[in-house]
Amino acid sequence: MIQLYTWGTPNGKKASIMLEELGMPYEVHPINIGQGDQFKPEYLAINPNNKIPSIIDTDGPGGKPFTLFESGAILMYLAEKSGKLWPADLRQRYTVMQWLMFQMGGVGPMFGQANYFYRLEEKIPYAIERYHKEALRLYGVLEKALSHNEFLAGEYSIADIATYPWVWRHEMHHVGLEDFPHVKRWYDNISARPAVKRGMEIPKR
Ligand SMILES: N[C@@H](CCC(=O)N[C@@H](CS)C(=O)NCC(=O)O)C(=O)O
Repeated sequence: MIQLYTWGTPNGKKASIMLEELGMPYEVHPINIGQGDQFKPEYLAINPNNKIPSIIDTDGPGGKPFTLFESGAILMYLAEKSGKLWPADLRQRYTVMQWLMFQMGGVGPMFGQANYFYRLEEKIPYAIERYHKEALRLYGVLEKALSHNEFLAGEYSIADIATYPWVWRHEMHHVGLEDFPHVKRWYDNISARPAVKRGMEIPKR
């Protein structure tokens, strides 16, 4: 059984979408990051980086509990454990890895900064412009990739699951998907998946 520690943000939704796609049994432990639950000692024992998501696999490697944080690592672990959504062929596997790293190092941090500075009450035009411009550039990279592939690495994979919840926040970083028709087609296609719909509802409040 997977114990999932999460909250209703893009990084948290990656893990719940993945678990729903795999049909793997899991229990949800909401960590309210708005109220500071991530700083409580019992949570820091699971994730010393005070962020969601984290998992504990009670039936981890060797039949022993295994604790893991960082959403990208969680996706890879669950994909390895289930043998799904991450192809075995080396070329395909590392194409998925490439887009997963692109999400973890680019899309997540940059869209996140854009969201933050757009929401900040005291507006800082330089920061807004910097992160909005970088977000647009990243959407351009996604657009190009999706113009010749249905999904980021060809087949639906953990790379799409990692990227989707960040694109879900496009209005927050002031990007219109009508300007990126291939991203929009990909986004609508993933949004229609029943497992994605269920995963996006986690944690239920
Ligand atoms: N690189 C981490 C980032 C996780 C992250 O930034 N989580 C945010 C919510 S999306 C969080 O928990 N923030 C709480 C805080 O920073 O105190 C991952 O992908 O798991």
